Formats: sequence, C-alpha cells, structure tokens
Amino acid sequence: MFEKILIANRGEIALRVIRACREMGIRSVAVHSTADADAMHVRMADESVCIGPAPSSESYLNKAAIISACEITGAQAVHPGYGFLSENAAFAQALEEHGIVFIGPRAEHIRIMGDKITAKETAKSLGIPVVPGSDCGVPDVESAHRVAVGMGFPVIIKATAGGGGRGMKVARNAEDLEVAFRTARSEAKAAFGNDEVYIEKYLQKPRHIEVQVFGDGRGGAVHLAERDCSLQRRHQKVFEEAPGPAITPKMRAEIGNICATAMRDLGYIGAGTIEFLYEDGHFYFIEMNTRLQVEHPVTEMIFGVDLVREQIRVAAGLPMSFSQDELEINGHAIEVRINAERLPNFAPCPGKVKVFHAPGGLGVRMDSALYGGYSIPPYYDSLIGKLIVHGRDRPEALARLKRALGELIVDGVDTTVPLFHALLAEPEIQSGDYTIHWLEQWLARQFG
Ligand code: MV4
Repeated sequence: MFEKILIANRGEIALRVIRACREMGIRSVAVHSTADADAMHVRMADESVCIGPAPSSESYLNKAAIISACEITGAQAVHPGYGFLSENAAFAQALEEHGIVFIGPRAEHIRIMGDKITAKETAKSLGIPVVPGSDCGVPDVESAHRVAVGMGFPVIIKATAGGGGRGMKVARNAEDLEVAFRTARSEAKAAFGNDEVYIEKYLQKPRHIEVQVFGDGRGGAVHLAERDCSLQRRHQKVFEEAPGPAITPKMRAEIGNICATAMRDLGYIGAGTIEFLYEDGHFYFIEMNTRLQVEHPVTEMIFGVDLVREQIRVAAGLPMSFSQDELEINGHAIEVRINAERLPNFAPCPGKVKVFHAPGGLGVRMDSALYGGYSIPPYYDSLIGKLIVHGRDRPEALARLKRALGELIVDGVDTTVPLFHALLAEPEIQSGDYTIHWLEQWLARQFG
C-alpha cells in the first residue's frame, strides 16, 4: 500500500480523499494555490505544497508543478478528485512516466471516453444500449440532413470533443437543421478547438440516470446501482438521489449487469459512471465519466461502502473489498449541492463566511470545506458543500433533508439553501416524478 498520497484538488473533495487516506494509515499531501493558503484542505492534510497563483490554469491544472510536488514530498500516488486534471489522459500518462501512480483508470480508457464518438462506439461494442444516431462524425449539412431524415426529427447535434452539455443544438425539423448544424460546429470549434459533431435522435422527456461501476483492472468489475441526477440547471446538477425513483429492481439488475460486464471486458480500473438517458423503460448510453463524481456519496450511503478507499486499493494493486453478491441497497439517499450563489439568477457569491454550522444527527452527512471566518475565493466553482441524507426509504430521506437543511447555518454569503426548501414543498419532488426539464421549467414559473 502507498505510504503517501498527494491530492491534486481543493475544497470538499480534497477533504474527502484526506479522510480516506487517514483511515487507511496513509499520509496525505495537499497542494494549493496562493488564494487557498488558508483553505481547510491545507490545514487537514499532513503536509502541503503551494503550486502556483490563484488561476487554476497556473495551479490546480499545472501538471509540472503537481509532479514536482510529488517529487519534493515523496508522494507515490496522486488522487485527482473530480474536475481539474481528473479526466486528463496526458496527466495520467505523465505521472506514470515519472513512476507515480494515478488513482484512476488507465490513460487509454480516459482517452476513449473523452472522445464522445469513440466512447459511444466502444459502449455499443461492449453491449451497452446507445442512443440511435450517426455513429460517426458528420462532415457537412447534406450528410446531417440524410442522417436526420433517416431516423426522423427531432435530432440533437453534439460536439465529439464535448460533454456536459456544451456545444449541443436541437433541430426540431428540416428547416432548423442548417442553422443548428452550423451553430453546433462553430461553438464546438470555439469551446474545444475541434469542430467535429455527431447527430443523435433527440429524446424529449428523459431522465438522467447514471450507473456507478467499479473495476479492479484484473477481470473483476461490479455495479453499484444508479443515481437519478435529472434535476439540473444549465447542465449543473443540483439534487441527486439513489436509487432512482423510476427504476425497478429488475431494470436495475439488467442495466447494472450490462455495465459491470462491459467494464470487466474493458479491463477498467477504479470508479466510473456510465451516463444514460432513460425514457419509456429504455436506457440509452450518452457518455462515460472516468472519475469519482461529485454525487458519489449517495451511492456510498445506500451501499455502506467507501468508494475512495476502493479507488486507492485497486490503484495499489489490491482487490476490491466486496463482490457483486455482497452489495445490497439499504434505504434511500439524497444529496443537495450547496453553492455560494444568489437566487434567482444563481450569480456566484464569494466572500467571507461569518458563521458556519453543519447539520448532524442520524443519517446526515455534510461534506464541506467551510469554516467560520473562511473567505470563499472568487477563482473556483461555487460549490461550498454537499448535504447528503440517508433514510430507510425515500419519504424518510426527504423528511430528514428538510430537517437537516433547517439546521444548516451559512452566514455572510448567499447560498442555494432556499431553493431546496422550496423544492421540497413540490408534489413532483415528493413523488419523484420529474425529468431533465422539470427544474428549468419550475424555475421559469417561479422567477419568470
Ligand atoms: C441528449 C438529450 C436528448 N436527446 N441527447 C445534455 C448534457 C449531455 N451530457 C447530454 N445532454 C443531453 N443529451 C439526446 N439524444 C438531452 C440532453 C440534456 C440533458 C441531459 C441530462 C441532464 C440534463 C439535460 C438538460 C438538457 C439536455
């Protein structure tokens, strides 16, 4: 096992990894920008190294500085958390070339899933159901037209290098197609420096369902059911739950086994998430994330497993500490993302936190790097905490969420907490009857 791990991240996810390290008797190294000298992850780690100035391009994304920090401190492995370098194949490869272990999948698997056409092709060849579409890059409007007419409108045009919603355009009919195609291309070029696009049948009222998978890279792979992350605003998740309220045990076992088998065949190492759109009883693969996700705690809560510990184990060449038969869902978990943002526009609201009080009690988990007196810097994303609740069933988890939100105090900055109080009063949230469009439509009704 590693003696020392460097965490190439900040905020709550850095604490999450430090905690797993400490329980495993592994020393932790924090890295930080000059803007984060007073951050909790720096205080909580065993050691810390300043790796650059405030902009993440010069610090948390600075591969050379992070590798130097490993060499200075003698860290044998790097945990990338989520975001930043977590899905950067070149970083995983550079670490390997320096004899440092990347705690994540092999660079090759990161690369395959980073290109959305290759990802889809790979998924399809592994037996995962995919959204009907062009199955390869579409070079011009004429080809786009042929593909679209072939499968029927509406269609969606997506950037090959995209993901997470950037560079997507819907064409409702043949008249819309040319503008949608050209706009998608130029946005893709501007955002990713690659103007390749592909086309899919547009699903009109799906849910976003993602299957958690985990592999040991040596012929072992399991699934840990799904999360429903349909409640999003501008492709940012705000509320996530496991298991999915619309998914039956039979469907869960079917799609879960397909995903686990696919990961076994791929020789996948570590944690991964296979994203689907789910509509009318069918799953359609859209993307795979080759990292630990923000919302991983809801899965941990219903299975009682520590996913970061497992990531570290398999990266060190040890087997996973559970098999598929030992994984059983217990109850229901919900996560809400607490952002330092001002409603109704969700404008970032950095600044000094005067008082911070985290909720507690049975079935309550608060993952946050806040403390009273901390100044939230303006340079990074606005996530300041995740409140995760677990109950014996969904109604109990909802009641516990309401109770815990009432205990949370964040004084000094605006947060998204009032949004969750309002959401919990909605019948569709109480019943679990929502799609990927529900939240944006609700926000439009509330705030116009
Ligand atoms: C789609 C879709 C409908 N049909 N693909 C948005 C983010 C990216 N991961 C995929 N996305 C979508 N792909 C087809 N064929 C609708 C979306 C989508 C969406 C997906 C998940 C969660 C929220 C969403 C909000 C708008 C659009």
